[in-house]
Amino acid sequence: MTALHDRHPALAAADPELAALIGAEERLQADTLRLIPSENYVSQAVLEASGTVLQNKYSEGYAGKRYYEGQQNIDQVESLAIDRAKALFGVDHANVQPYSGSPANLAVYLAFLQPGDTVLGMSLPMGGHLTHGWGVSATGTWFRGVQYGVRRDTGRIDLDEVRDLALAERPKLIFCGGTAVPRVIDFAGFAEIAREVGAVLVADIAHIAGLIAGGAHPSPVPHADVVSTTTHKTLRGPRGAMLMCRQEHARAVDRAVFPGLQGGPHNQTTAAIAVALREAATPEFGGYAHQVVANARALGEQLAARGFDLVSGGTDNHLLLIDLTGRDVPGKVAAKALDRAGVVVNYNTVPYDTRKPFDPSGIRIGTPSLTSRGVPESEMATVAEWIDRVVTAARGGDEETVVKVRAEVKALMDAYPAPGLPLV
Ligand code: DSN
Repeated sequence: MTALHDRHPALAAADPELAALIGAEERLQADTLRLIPSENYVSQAVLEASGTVLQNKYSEGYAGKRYYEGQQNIDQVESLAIDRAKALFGVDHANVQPYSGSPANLAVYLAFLQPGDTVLGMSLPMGGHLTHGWGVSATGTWFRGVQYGVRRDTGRIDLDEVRDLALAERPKLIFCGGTAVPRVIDFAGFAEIAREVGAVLVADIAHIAGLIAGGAHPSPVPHADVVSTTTHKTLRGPRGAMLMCRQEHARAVDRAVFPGLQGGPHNQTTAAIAVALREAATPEFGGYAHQVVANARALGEQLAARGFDLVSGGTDNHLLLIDLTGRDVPGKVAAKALDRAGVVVNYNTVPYDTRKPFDPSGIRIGTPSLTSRGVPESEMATVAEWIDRVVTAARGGDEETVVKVRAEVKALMDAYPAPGLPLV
């Protein structure tokens, strides 16, 4: 990589302490195998768009209806992002202002529910998200959260169970999607249940938005009433979010985001979202999305061949959830050893986990970042071997193996430079 003072000379001169930390993070992201499924590498173009003078502008309101003057360019930036989102996902309406996924989901509650109303969502330890009505979240304290999970025998959602729960509890809102769901979401099936009970269906596609855009996962459009997504996971944009919906819900969704929940939009993020959406509309991005899935499948097969217990038996998308109970290593111990080896994952609950969320039985891994570096399926045997060696080493406190793997990881990463991290 070029030195940080060459890439960011003003920052390096003005604040060497902070510049050193950013330089160290660039080095870390370049040298490690990043397997957290909700992370990615944005392109240099997205990176540049998110660090511009758009930062300096307040724009409360929407294009053509702002509370501040001087919006000649900002209105066009936001309209461009909206038009690209609508075209890419085939939706009537898009709001690109939510600051991130949790505020986006909270805006959906504000748009459709009153405090105390019932929401049906997937439980967090089964693979859902905090904002789908989980108890410690505002969505589970200000609203009545009812939760579905996966079947113990298959590790998959059972729509008959979801339907029974919906008929018994009569939710006003149903969430589908999650953060640790390795299988295809049956959006049409969820829509049928929502219709039956008169609920609004929200598809939270944060994890799989890029796969949907690239044609590697079925779309929730036209099944869901509202589609919520972050923009920084498989979609490979900046940290932000979008809400998309049918025209009939456009006003309610817009009013909930602003003035209901937020102030001025982060225009620099809006611009970077627009760039990412343009990138996601290209044939190259379709190839990327399919390769993410092919890599995850290959990695799953290699891990299964090494005796790893994969929740649901494998994957249809970008992520794998591994239950380490049979390996006799807690998820956190394995995740920390892998981190020392330069393989970055997160510890995660597995369905019906007997351990606590802060010290669970599993790890969650995914292929969006390594695929952005161009690492092919043929390398997945090596990745699985590293995970196997380090998990085994973690059990026995074998730090020598951890150090050896770190050097091997660095060598492979050097062969596949990451976007946004220019080489010398
Ligand atoms: N934190 C995200 C994830 O890692 O899946 C969800 O919000």
